[in-house]
Amino acid sequence: MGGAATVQREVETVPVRERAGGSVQRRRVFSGIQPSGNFHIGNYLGAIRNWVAQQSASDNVFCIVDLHALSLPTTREGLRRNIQDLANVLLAAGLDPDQSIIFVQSDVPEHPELCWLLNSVTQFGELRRMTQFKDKSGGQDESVSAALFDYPVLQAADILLYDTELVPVGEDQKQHVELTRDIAARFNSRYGQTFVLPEADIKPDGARIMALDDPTKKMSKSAASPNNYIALTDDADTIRRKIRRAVTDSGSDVTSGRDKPALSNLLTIYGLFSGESVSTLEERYAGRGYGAFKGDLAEVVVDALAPIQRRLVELAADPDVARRVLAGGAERARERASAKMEIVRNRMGLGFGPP
Ligand code: AQP
Repeated sequence: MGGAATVQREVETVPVRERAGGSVQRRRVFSGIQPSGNFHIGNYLGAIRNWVAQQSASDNVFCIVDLHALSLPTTREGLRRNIQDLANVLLAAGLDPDQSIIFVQSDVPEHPELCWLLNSVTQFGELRRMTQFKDKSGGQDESVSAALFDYPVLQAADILLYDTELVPVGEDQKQHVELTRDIAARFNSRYGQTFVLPEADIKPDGARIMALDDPTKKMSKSAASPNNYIALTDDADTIRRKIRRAVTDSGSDVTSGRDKPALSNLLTIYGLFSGESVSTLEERYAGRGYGAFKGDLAEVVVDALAPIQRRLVELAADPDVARRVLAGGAERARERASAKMEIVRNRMGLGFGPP
């Protein structure tokens, strides 16, 4: 059965750019994840495992976006716990502080500062069109926080602060990265070339892992039912139970296709965790029905998560490991962010600086 190591070998790596003279320049990569609890295999397969697989080939900044988490109601204790848990998840999944800057967003005040400045070049209509706002506000846009509405501008600030070229994300973030490009281009044309226009790095497989209890919706941390997702911390029996209960399509063939959204999703998860192709799996389970397939899928997921879970137990016993990583990461991120903000403030004519 496949494990996390197999998964990482399968992920295609970021192309590096060659400079004149043959030396290689690493592509600048930024991505963020909200500390909102219940980190699931969708976050892992769609984002985190790609960050890990590519980190040695790129110049990476990975951010625990606690300010974004404030867009929905939080508590002090809950947020603190989720930040610590997420830092442990990122380290357990294989992010390496020697290869990647890993830090907490609110430790670098340039993020909200740049967000405010970018608000001035963002149109209200652009934000109103964001599908994530529509989904998360659930039609209650009179009562949700203004932070939820402004979320994509803070995300643009996160990305643009680090001259990011590639943003490895799941499919749901594509629209936000496109908006980031529009905001950067508008700023550049108004104030002069300042920001790099980033590209979303969305892999063909795993970019949209669907909910186990409703394969028409994406797997989501904030889902009402825990049967929606497999958390990275779910124990073996919970994983087996959730997969046994996962919604299936009508019929009994283990095949992928438009008319088989549930099986397509389960096959994708199996393939990504085992390193096997969907067609190999379809052949193996031809005529064997859903029961045998689901039983094996559960064991594949249990085995793949086991090394991450073992590391999580060690990290939970020693919270200082994550604390040290985040403190070092914040220092390195602040250095880059403050240099960039000096340029931005100057371009915009802010403060009482040189004429
Ligand atoms: N179902 C998914 N399939 C593939 N990738 C996914 N991501 C999220 N859900 C899936 C990717 O995980 C990264 C971090 O996500 P986030 O913390 O920014 O949260 P989100 O995109 O709002 O999605 P969540 O985790 O399900 O949270 P809620 O429930 O709050 O919406 C991103 O790269 C995201 O694309």
